[in-house]
Amino acid sequence: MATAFIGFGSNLGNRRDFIIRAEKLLEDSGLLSVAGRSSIDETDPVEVVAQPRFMNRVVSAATKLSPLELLDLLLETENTLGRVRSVPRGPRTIDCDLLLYDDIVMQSSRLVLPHPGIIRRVFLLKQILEIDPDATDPVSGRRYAEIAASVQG
Ligand code: PH2
Ligand code: MG
Ligand code: MG
Repeated sequence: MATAFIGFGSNLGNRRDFIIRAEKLLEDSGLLSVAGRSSIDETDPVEVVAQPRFMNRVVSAATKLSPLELLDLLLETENTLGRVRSVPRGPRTIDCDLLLYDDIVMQSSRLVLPHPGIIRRVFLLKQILEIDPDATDPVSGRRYAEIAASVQG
């Protein structure tokens, strides 16, 4: 079994409900088992800032799926919940991002691990640390707790 960290984000409609429904769809697939959950936090939009505020949550899950198989399941879940891709990084009913998959480092056209947003977004670092205070960046070997202390915003 591998351990994956998945980030959920929603800034359209009933944001909290979309996050809860996404997790339920993933569990109901029988292909992963959620092990840990962060709080659901309301966050200011980053990168594309002119859009509604987000709700964000991170979960950890045990899975036998490969990283790309898990990515496909996440994309299918977004589609089921009505995600429409119009503006890149813009408003969405639900975004399901694969953040970490064990300590795998990969850069393919479809998937970059660890997710590049982790070390830029304080809310993601905080939520990962809520689940695993000892979590470590597989690229640098630095503890996310140490990185969080040095990242602004
Ligand atoms: N996702 C983005 C762009 N900006 N801002 C917040 N607060 N939360 C997100 O999940 C988010 C974002 C594109 O993936
Ligand atoms: Mg995202
Ligand atoms: Mg995404």
